[in-house]
Amino acid sequence: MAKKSPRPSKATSRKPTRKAASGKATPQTIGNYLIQRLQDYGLHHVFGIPGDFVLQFYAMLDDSPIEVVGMTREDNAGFAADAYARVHGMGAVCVTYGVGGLSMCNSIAGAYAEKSPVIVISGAPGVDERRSNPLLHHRVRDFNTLREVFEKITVASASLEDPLTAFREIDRCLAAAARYKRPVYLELPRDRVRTECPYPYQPAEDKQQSDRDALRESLEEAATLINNSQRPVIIAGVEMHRFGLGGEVIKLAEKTQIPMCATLLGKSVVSEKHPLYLGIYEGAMCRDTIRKYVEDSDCMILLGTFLTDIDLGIYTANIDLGRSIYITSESLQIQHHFYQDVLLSDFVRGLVKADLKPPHRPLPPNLKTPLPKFVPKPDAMMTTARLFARINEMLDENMVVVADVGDCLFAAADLSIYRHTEFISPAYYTSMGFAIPASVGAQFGNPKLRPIVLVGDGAFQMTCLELSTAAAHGFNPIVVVLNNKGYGTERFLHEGPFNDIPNWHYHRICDLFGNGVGFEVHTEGALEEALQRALATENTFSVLNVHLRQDDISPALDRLAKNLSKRI
Ligand SMILES: Cc1ncc(C[n+]2csc(CCOP(=O)(O)OP(=O)(O)O)c2C)c(N)n1
Ligand SMILES: [Mg+2]
Repeated sequence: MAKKSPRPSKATSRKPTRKAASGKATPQTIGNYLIQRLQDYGLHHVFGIPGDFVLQFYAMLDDSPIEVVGMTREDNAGFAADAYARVHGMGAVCVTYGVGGLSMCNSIAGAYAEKSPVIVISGAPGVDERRSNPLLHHRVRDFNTLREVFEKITVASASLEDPLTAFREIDRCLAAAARYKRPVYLELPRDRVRTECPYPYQPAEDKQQSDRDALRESLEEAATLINNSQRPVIIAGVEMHRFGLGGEVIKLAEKTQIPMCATLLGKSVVSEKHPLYLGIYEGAMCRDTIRKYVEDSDCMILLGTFLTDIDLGIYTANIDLGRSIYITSESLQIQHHFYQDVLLSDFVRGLVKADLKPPHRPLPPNLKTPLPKFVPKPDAMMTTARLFARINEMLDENMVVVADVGDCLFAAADLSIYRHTEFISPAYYTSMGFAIPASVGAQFGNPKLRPIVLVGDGAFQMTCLELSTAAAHGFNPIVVVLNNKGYGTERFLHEGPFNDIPNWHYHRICDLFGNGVGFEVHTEGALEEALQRALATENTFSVLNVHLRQDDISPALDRLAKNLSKRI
């Protein structure tokens, strides 16, 4: 199989900055200030596709230490930047006006919904070109349309038209992304890229503080509730990861010996191998022992958890907020009291330091019984349950699991993830097509992690071409396609011909790229061989086309089905 040598990455072979190369200070222009600030926030990569309205800025990026990663589509660039942000702290995309930005709305909406700080930079027609209101290509309605669209799906936005305000606007938007962990939108007219600041500008500092009295009082109430409870439990959500508080959750659990679980969106926020870790709590979708243990609690400590329908097992979960401590970056509720101006990090750190002495609550028996060793039955036809049992055994701490939407996501809930940041999925916004481009972003975000991509055949058809980018950079994701010949989860809700899709030779995508290794898997024996070979193939991607029966479902989906049928 033809193999392309990976392109050298700028992150590893940094070019000198223009300042260092020329020996004199670079003038502070809007374009280079933006690039400097992206670096201040730790960004080494920007994903996107160029166009004439953004070419000047692309040239400037190319001249900087930041590496521009070309993708096959803008929405994929959005998914990649989202995953990069989840792994690395913040991500960025840079696209051309209209056609580029509008293609990306879905992935940026997902980043908004799931709290992932992505900086969207769009080129735009020059301010001077707009004077006679010309019908320039890529224009939709007027020159504000694109920014107005993005206003709805970002936490802050600005058009960098005026050099008097542009520098402050860059700082405001980047600070908002860092603070709220949501995307922001910056539109850069092409004739402003090299516009200089009319005055010497210093970045403004964004200092956030809790209201001290509200913080003290809320911590007192929380401590009293925990100390008076008999059966407390911690439910850790996605924000513990986004705000870098996973370690604090573990400290809290270890200090108080309160057992902890995570939500599906927050999966892997704490190590799933920790002795106090129960598993994923998601109503009827999770194992019965976990469900009973959590729902029997008289004090749930919900940390950075969003109570979404998926995380609540399609609302089969039973959480009584009147007996809970429920904090996110947006609100704090303890029993029926709401507190304002209490920062998530201050509260969680305060809880770790508080005088907490809850009674000891033993973990449910048999929770940690190790699964029996997976022994392949060479001629047995593949099932989802057996596929995931095998994958679970293969996971190690150098891998990141990236799950798409569909049964692969439900099935993935039962996988054991080692550290935090090692499970990435769009578990709330649930946009199909996320996983493959996200795996590219994740590997740029942390090249030490090898992605295990779990994706349905339907979702694979949406964004599989992005494997070409993985190949171009010498990345080595192992892509497992759950080929159940159509939209399985939709079949499960409502069968119809609209759930059928063409059955591609997924493993032969490697022929198209002249790169990668493909495997067709019908049996457990074939799976074993394919996984061994994929693991040994370290310099390119692998695709496993795993044939499953059309009506085969994961144990998690089966649990949900049984529970829902009991209620109907
Ligand atoms: C972009 C997008 N379009 C449509 C849907 C609706 N949808 C949810 S699951 C699903 C089927 C997924 O099929 P596949 O990827 O093959 O996974 P499976 O359900 O078969 O496990 C569809 C169409 C969606 N979530 N996202
Ligand atoms: Mg399918």
